Amino acid sequence: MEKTIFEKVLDKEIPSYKIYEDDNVYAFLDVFPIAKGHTLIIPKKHCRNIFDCDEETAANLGKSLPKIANAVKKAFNADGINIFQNNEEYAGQSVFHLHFHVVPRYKDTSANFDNLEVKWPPQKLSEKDFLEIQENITKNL
Ligand code: DGP
Repeated sequence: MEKTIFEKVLDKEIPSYKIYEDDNVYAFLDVFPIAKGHTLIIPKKHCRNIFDCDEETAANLGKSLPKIANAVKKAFNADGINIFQNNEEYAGQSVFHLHFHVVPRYKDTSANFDNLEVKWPPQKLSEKDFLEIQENITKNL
């Protein structure tokens, strides 16, 4: 199988702006940033996305998230941070090596090119709907 772009980044075949590295994870700037400081965190072990990610790899990524989020927030005095993680093409994944996006958010959007627009329109569900959904998910754990 051909390597993904991020595996090539890990193997230094593609240059990157490194932010942080330890034995298990690598963090670097997204070259198509949606805001100033937009950073990606990836595991060194290859996973396509969350669906084939083992618990240890997930734990290693999780451990690194507060460190990176705090550094990005402090660096540009961000007003908030969104952490995104896309799985499969329909959900917006374009690079098929698991990654978290750490996206700083700025009230002053122009100074920091915060281009992100999040739409989150809530839907109304009945008690029956919630119970059915709860059962369907929990039986698949
Ligand atoms: P996603 O759509 O969630 O799979 O995000 C992939 C991100 O990867 C996207 O924001 C752009 C970024 N990206 C694509 N190619 C490169 C690259 O060669 N270097 C870096 N640093 N980022 C890349």
